[in-house]
Amino acid sequence: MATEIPRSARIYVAGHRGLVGSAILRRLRAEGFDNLLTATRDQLDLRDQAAVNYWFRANRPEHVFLVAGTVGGILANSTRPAEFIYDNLMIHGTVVHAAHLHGVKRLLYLGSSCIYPRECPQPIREEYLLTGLLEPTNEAYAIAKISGIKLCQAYRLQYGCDFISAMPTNLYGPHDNFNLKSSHVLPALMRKFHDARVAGRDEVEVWGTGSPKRELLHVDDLADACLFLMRHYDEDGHINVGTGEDLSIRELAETVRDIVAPGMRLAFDPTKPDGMPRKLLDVSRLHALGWRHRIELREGIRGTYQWFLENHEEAEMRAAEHAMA
Ligand code: GFB
Repeated sequence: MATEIPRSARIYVAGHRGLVGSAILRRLRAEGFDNLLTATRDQLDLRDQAAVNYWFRANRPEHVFLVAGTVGGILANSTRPAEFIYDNLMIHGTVVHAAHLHGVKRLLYLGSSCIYPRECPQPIREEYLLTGLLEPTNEAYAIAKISGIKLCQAYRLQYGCDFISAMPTNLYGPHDNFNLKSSHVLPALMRKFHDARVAGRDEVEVWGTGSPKRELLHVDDLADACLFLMRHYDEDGHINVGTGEDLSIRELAETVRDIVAPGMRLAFDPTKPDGMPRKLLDVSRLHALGWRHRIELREGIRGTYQWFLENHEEAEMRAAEHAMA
């Protein structure tokens, strides 16, 4: 059953400056929604329940995309676990609670594929949640993300709130974080190849062994899926969002290399962590609902590199912001 969202609906995108939030905002604007609500970190500390309650009372959102959080790649996750667990637990708690108190009609919460056990059968089905131990490099973040799913389910069960959860795979696209200490693999590789080419070097360092496999989804496809789920998904269990295809880090590095700096040599550094050996999502439930991704990886990487070249200043500014975070 489809839920209509009127163009005049008051829609709050929590986390609108991030990779995901900015894509959702672009998508909502493109569809003609004209009552979009946002707040920067300086305007609203999402970890502060009183401030969040006050903001919800003043702004009365009807629909909420809860995509705010402290995020990062494997190094940031493994070296800053306190920030990753505290910030995310608090943000999920305050926003879900305020959404309940202030009668939000529908809330979509976004988790991450790292919620699943490290040694999961592949592809990963939704019901594998909480069936084994987590990957140590992102355990703190994963625990916070699992709590978010359980919060939505609990508020649904006890108070009848219409809160749903989606678990996206690894994401990439414009407005990503290109800071090498905190970014995910794709923006990191793009930047490393770009910088090496500009500096006239012939080799780029790639962390780990190159053998882990990752599934990558373009953030514009994710934004499309988020709107689709807001309209069509109505279950208390979470749903996977991905492409259903993955590749090794070596293959990914070669693909980025061929687009950004053909001919460059790869130097693997096995002293850096590999993380999860594989996390390919089973997306058959999403496909059965009628949603599929549209942007293939090579095309998505080309577009993202184009964005990086055309928005170098913004990419640098964001990288600097992440360095200070
Ligand atoms: O994207 P990434 O940082 O996060 O790393 P995860 C993926 C793989 O790429 C790992 C390798 O095996 C890295 O060792 N890699 C190679 C690199 N070169 C680089 C590089 O220069 N930078 C980075 N960052 N990686 C995160 C989780 O896991 O994924 C979070 O920590 C979250 O919890 C997120 O779930 C989506 O895929 O390993």
